Amino acid sequence: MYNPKIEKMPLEALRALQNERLSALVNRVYQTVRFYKKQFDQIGLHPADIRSVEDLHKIPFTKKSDLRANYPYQLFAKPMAEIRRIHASSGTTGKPTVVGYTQKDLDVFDEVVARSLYCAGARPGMKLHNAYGYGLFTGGLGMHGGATKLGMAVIPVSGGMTERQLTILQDFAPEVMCCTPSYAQTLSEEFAKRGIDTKDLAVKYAVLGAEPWTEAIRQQVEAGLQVDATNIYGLSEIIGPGVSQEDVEEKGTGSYIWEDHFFPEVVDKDTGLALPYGEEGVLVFTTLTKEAFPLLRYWTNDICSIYYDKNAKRTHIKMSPIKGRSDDMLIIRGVNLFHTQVEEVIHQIAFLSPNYRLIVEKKGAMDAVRVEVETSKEIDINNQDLINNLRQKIKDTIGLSMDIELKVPHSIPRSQGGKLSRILDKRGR
Ligand code: DLL
Repeated sequence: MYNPKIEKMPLEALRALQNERLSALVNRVYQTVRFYKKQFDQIGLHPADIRSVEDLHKIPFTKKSDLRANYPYQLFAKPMAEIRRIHASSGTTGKPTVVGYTQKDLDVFDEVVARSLYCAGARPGMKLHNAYGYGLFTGGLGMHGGATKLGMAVIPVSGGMTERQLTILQDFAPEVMCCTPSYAQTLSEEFAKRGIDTKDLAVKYAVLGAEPWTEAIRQQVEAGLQVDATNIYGLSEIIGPGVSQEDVEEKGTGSYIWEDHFFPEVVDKDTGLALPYGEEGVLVFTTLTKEAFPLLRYWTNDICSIYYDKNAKRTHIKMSPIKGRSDDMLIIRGVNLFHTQVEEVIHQIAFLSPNYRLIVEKKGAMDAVRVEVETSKEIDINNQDLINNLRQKIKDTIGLSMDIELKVPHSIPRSQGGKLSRILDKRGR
């Protein structure tokens, strides 16, 4: 464990620490961020009303639209002279979301990423092949800082230029790699295409995140690259990668949220009311220690559940894998659909690979989804049994009828280095 004192802190002590940090945070943002002062004053809320995390529900949510309305710097709680770095997340519409860090924020960023890397299997003295993009995206520099702090040698490859990635993975012998899960799929396939046996590579651990993924992709990547692959989650608004991380010895049981810094809630997406542990809803974070860009109850739009795992090594709360973003959720003939649900069904059927995409189109007045999915090479793409099997399983588990189109291997677009969109919406709104 990178920081056992914190990572194994008894829950009572952790709660006391969170409460103390929350009070200080609320006072700070009330005094320094006009947006929060106005929000509190409007509903007659006073910082003194927030004494513990139990009081959080009194505070309104902060949403992406609030960040846009305060573009670029109005939510910063520190003067520019104290800001040491600025990142931005592109988003699909409109202006990017701009976030800032003081030196202390960068130290926290390094700390949570160092904890995460350790949790994933990395150790001081190992080398990290860092294939997250460097730049305004938080992935590259975020992992870089944490790996340096842990005592690793960082190879700052950044995303893309796949041929070069393959060479570096072979020649520089990194023990750990990190990139998006879809890019790990690409790398694994490119090794296979060239007949390179990944058993001969030094790489043992892959730290994958920045987009939703399921066990289907884990199995493909682990077999293809001969690594242990774990999930890292995060978002620029909260800090970047390292908000939560799965332990390599606890795969499939969820990711630890570093809750001494990021207090999580899961709320109902329609009512905003808190949901009990284990129930799925929208993940909301309060940044307990952030100085430059503190957020109260930030509505991430990400759908998951949170819960304490009694059998876990650490005391911190865990989150389930993200099912999708509520703003990316498709509503097809009244049924809510995330692409990860289709990915899970594909995983249950032999001879199908988790290289797929969903095409959404109009069929008359109705919206319809077509699943394009690649088969393994020995299978004919006109295999009706396979098509019927997938169609029926999707109908049974998701409740929607979808058209199925089997594709030959390598015919569906791959990640070129970053996040991959698995939905092609042809409805033309
Ligand atoms: O994606 C930060 C990051 C970099 C995380 C590298 C992990 C590794 P943004 O570009 O601001 O930041 O995008 C954040 O990506 O709200 C989720 O919707 C999604 N996301 C991030 N990690 C995961 C994950 C980075 N492990 C948005 N599983 C978030 C599912 C993820 N979705």
